[in-house]
Amino acid sequence: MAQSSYDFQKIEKKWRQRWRKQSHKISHNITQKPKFYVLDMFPYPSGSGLHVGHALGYVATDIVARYKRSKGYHVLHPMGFDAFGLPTEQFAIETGKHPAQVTETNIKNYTEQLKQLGLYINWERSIRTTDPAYYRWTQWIFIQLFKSWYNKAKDTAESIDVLVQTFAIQGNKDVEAACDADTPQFSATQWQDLPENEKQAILLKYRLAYLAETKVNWCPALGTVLANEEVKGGFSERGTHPVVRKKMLQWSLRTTAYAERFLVGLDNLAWPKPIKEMQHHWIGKSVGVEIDFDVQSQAGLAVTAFTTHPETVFGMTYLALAPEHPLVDQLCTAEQRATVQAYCTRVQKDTERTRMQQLEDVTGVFTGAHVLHPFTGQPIPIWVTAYALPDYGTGAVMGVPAHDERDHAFAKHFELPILQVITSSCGEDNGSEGKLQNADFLDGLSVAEARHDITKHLKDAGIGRNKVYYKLRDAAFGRWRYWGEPIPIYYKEGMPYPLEEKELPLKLPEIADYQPNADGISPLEHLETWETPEGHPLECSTMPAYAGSSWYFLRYMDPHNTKELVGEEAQRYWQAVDLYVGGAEHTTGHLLYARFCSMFLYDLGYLDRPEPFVHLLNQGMIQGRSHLIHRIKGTQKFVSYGLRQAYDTVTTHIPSRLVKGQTVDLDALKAWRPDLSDAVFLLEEGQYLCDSEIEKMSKSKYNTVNPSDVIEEHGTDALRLYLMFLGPITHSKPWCTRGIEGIARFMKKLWKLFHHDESMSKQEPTHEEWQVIHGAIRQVTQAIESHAFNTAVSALMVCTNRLSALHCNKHAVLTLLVCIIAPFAPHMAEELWELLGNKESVVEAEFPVHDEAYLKVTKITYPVAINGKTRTLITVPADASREDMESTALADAKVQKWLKEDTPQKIFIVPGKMINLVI
Ligand code: ANZ
Repeated sequence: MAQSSYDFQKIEKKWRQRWRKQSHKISHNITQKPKFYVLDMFPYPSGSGLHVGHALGYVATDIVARYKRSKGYHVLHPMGFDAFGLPTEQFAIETGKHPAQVTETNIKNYTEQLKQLGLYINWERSIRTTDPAYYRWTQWIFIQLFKSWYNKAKDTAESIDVLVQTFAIQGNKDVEAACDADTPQFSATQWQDLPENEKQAILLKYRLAYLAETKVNWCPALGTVLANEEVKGGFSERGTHPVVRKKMLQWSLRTTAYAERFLVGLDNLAWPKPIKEMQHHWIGKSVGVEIDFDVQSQAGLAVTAFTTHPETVFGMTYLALAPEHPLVDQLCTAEQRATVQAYCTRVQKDTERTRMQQLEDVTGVFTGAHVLHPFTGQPIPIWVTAYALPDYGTGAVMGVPAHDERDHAFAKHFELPILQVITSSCGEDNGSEGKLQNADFLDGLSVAEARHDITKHLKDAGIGRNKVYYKLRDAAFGRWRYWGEPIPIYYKEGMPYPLEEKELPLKLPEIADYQPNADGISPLEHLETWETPEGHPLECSTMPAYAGSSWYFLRYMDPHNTKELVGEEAQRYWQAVDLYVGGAEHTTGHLLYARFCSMFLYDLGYLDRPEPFVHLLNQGMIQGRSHLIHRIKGTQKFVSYGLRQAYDTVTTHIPSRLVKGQTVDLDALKAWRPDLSDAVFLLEEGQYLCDSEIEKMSKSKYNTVNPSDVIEEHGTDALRLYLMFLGPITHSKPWCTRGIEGIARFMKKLWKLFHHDESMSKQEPTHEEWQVIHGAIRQVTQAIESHAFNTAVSALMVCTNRLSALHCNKHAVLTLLVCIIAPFAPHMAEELWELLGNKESVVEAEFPVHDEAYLKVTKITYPVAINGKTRTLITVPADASREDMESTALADAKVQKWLKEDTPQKIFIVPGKMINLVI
């Protein structure tokens, strides 16, 4: 066989072209084979394109997909785009291009980049959320939610028609539903007598997609409502614009109806522990008691507080109300009113979670009023404070400074009494130990007994009840923006009604001006024709970014179905995503919405299983090396790295291409930033050196590495292998392009194995050759199965090195080697597979199974040391006895030379490891 060098450019081009022609052949028709569904989190096609960090996940899933396929599974590994949303719209507004056009360009770029990665994907199954044929079903799901309510007694969503029938027969007294807190009680006759409009208003309080006045995080600059997870410290995560709390009439999803099922379901999921914990925390279940406290000198008025520790009630020294609590105004005394009002206004602009995070700043005001202690009758002052959250529990806290950290800080700050009632200090969660003291009739009881007795007492007196609260909130659903799915709702006499299914999709209309409006007026509101054929106005807000991504994994199962969201047969077969790979930043948003959507469709009988993602893998972040220059504060003077300490400086990121080693090319820098053309640069030894830092890859830090550049220089297979070799997939790690050279050497060596001077041999491989390849098969299989892709690459390297050392050119061994390397380096594998004389693509080859017989250890080589220093090696059968090992060692010529006819005083043997002779 002729020597030839490994020309990755030619080879990779050749195979990509062939695959493109064949991509439609990747069949996903239902078969008898077992299935495997592997999915990447839905990419958002941003203008900046892919960087190597994104490629990490796609390559990992592609390896799994190829591997599973060659293991006999019918694999679904689809790819598409989550293309509605803010960044595209903002970019469109800045550049004057239509969002649809921007989206089209971005998707085209993304697709090209993804194809360059050599992914085994059938692009004909690709979907995008902006396609009316897709969002028809997003709208359809919304309508199903609108037409459903949550029956708590049966723990399932049901048709709203069932509820209407129940109301007509027995009113709502015995209906156990997830509904608005202010839902009135009514009898059957009262219901029947209600005008249609009022009936609709009541039904809205039950619907799973509902319209209500709710407090939202309103971002005037972005003209939209943001989810709690999109707000960081009072500012929008995107763009860092101020966010205010505002009451708005808007659409929400009643996700809280599923809080308990979200929690219970987590137990059976193979998800990383931290993700489960974060969801647990986000859902935030608390089991406790609600206590009504009578207000002093205001007969009939009571404040209800929720506590998880009723046993501490005797330690209560104040009651705290949220500034938004509806009774604040009514309670506070005339003298305190102005102070209280000023305080409330100031606090109300923070979001709920920001307020929880600001515990260090203890703030509050006294209302002048008091409640009466339910057991002692003592007056207890009522305060208003930011740490009491308006939307949690009842918005009122029973302040127990001795036993709660937040209460303690508050009481210390305002010099309120601190009264310990439980021996051994007790934080929030260690309330089950210790004994009650200073607690009247409860003295000496254990915490559990006291909790029981107090709760019973409160219940008997009609002033207390058991209660469970969740921190989870219903999900805000409307956006007053253009680039999203229209909500398929019209209004008749002010009440919302869903469109008929046959009217879907409700297409997003073309409009001239899609600028957002700081007052919350949607661009669609300016469109006079935005109404039904009967002249009823259509809903003007559009769906949020998470709408289309909450169910896309279902559509991939049956992407071209025009009759159903997913056909029954396809859904039965594919069931759920077996392996879901993506970043941990989606834990509380996307993953929860996707679970909500699946559970809901399961309740309605459209799905066979409630959980969408069986196994979740969070890829770590690939970090980039950023380059920074130091500017002396308030000047246009920049100092070289070594001089920076003498000045007070601020840093600015600069693109890496302007830097060689640590030296900045100042001409190139000035060409990049013309505003720096007259800046002064203080040099060291004639050069301007920059600083560097390893941080998250991001376009704004100019530290991204474009996979296309790496591919051009080193090839796709090298990039794929290197991405996997960098370290465990779940770890964060810095990218260093230079490191890829080791991979390139490995690939050359591998190539050489197939290109010996003498031709490939069909002879039976030696035992050792079999042993090497079967060992590699075992290691690679185990590594892929456990997602330890880095271990798999090193096993492939070791195997290649050992076969090279053995000058192995056996066809049988090299065939197996190509099969196990194929998932990682598919282009090279195809080329080598062809070279081995195969006509079909290597993806048709079965993944080999290792043969244990070759891996049995028959002989062991021991280092033999004399007085602790290794002098020689001996090889003995693996089952050799101690005596046999001793005699073999003593018979060894080198040992004899060292012993010089002496007999060793002692022989130490560490089985499997070493022999040491002491003379
Ligand atoms: C008295 C008490 C004593 C409490 C004690 C705790 C420990 P989790 O477990 O997070 O749900 N609370 C109730 N409503 C609140 C609100 N709207 N804003 C802020 N805090 C509120 O916390 C439940 C506890 O948080 C409740 O139990 C209450 O303080 C407080 F040794 O009552 B506790």
